[in-house]
Amino acid sequence: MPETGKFITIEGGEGVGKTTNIPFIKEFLAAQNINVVMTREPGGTVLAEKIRDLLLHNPGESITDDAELLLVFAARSQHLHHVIKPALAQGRWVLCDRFTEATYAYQGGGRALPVSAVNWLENFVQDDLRPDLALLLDVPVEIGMARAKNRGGQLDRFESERIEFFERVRRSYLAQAEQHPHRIRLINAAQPLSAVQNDIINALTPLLP
Ligand code: Z5A
Repeated sequence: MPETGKFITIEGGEGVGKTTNIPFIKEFLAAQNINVVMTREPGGTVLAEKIRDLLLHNPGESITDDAELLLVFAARSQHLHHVIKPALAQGRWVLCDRFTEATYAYQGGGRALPVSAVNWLENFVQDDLRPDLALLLDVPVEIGMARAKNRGGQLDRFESERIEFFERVRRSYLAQAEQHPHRIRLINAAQPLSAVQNDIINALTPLLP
C-alpha cells in the first residue's frame, strides 16, 4: 500500500497572498519530486463549485448564516469524497486553498455562529481528517483589504463585508494558530514576498520525505 500523501492548506483573510503563493508552493514541491493535487474551498468538484458560486455571488435571496455554514460543509463533503481522500490514499499530496480553518474564521468568527456547531460538523464530515499543515498567512486587516482593493475587480459577497467582520475573522485565525501550533503555522505575510516564501519553505521542509 502506498504511503498516505500530505494534506497542506493555505489560509488567511482578504488579500494576504494565498493566490500569489500557491504557484510558488507547487514549484517548490515539484522540485522535490512531489506532484501535488491543487484544489480549493469552497469548490474542487462540480457540485462544490456550484455551491461556491451560490456562496460568493448573490443567488437572488439572502443566505442565512446557518445555511451558509451548512453549504460550506456540503461542498466539503463532496470535495473530501471525490478529490481529497482518494488523492491522499494514492500517496499524492494535496494543496488546498482554504479548508475548515476558514469555516472557524468566517462562519465562527465573522458570522459569530457557535464554534460548537462548526466543531460538530467538522467531526461529522471529516471524522479525524485534519490538514497535516495549514499555512496561515497573516497581515493586519487594513493592509490585506488595501492589497485586495489594488488588485481591482468586482467584490464578492464576503469581500463586501465591513472591516469589523474581517477583524473577527483575523482574531479567530490567530486564536486557532495559538490553539494548534503543531499543525497551523503562522506566517507574517506583511513581509516582502521573498521573506514570506522563505518562511513557507521552512514550514514545509519538516514534512518532506
Ligand atoms: N469561505 C468561508 O466563508 N468559509 C469557508 O469555510 C471557506 C471559505 C473555505 C473564498 O474566497 C471565500 O469563501 C472567502 C471566504 C469564504 N472569502 N473571502 N473573503 P477566496 O479564498 O477564493 O478568495 P479571497 O479570500 O477573497 O482571497 P483573495 O482576496 O483573492 O486574497 P489572496 O489570494 O490571499 O491574495 P492575493 O491575490 O495573492 O494577493 C493580493 C494582492 O497582494 C496581490 O496584488 C499581490 O500581488 C499582493 N501581494 C501578495 N503578497 C504580497 C507581499 N508579501 N507584499 C506585497 N504585496 C503582496
